[in-house]
Amino acid sequence: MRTEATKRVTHVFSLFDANGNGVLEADDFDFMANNVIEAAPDADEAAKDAMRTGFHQYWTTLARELDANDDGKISYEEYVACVLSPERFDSTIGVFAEALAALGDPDGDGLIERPAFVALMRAIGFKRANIDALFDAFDPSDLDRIQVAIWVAGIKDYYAPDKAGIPGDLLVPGTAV
Ligand SMILES: [Ca+2]
Ligand SMILES: [Ca+2]
Repeated sequence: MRTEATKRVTHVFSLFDANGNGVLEADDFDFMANNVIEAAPDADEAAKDAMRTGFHQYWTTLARELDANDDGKISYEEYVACVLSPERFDSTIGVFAEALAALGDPDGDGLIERPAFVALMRAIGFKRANIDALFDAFDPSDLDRIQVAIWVAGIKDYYAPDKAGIPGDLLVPGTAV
């Protein structure tokens, strides 16, 4: 387990805990899903449904793996242990990553313009400077677009316990610019 990996998912926990009560609940994921979908007004209904499914599976995987006392709440320690265990979380984060990246590509050409990327990432709660640093690290084209496949891979890497020095580290506060 790399320190960088823990910092990455610790930051996501703080963003997903939208109501700030220190635990994750189903409501946090509904809230986040709605925010993210609203940030992609050009996406079609199928893509929006896939994103809802992605957030729902993210939550149900946590609940199934962790919520032994069935109180509907996931603590920080439980969360980190689950999402940084590839055998528990790989397939879930794959579904999530594909859905999020697809929302950013409503015309389906496999490319994402910076404004679409920024809108989605701001909806999750990341800061603009960190988002721009990440986009730049994804090697945008002359037209300031990145490939969907690179973003999908970047999201999966973000949850990889053994990876450090990756573009995703730029999303952690204090690392950008
Ligand atoms: Ca919460
Ligand atoms: Ca596109």
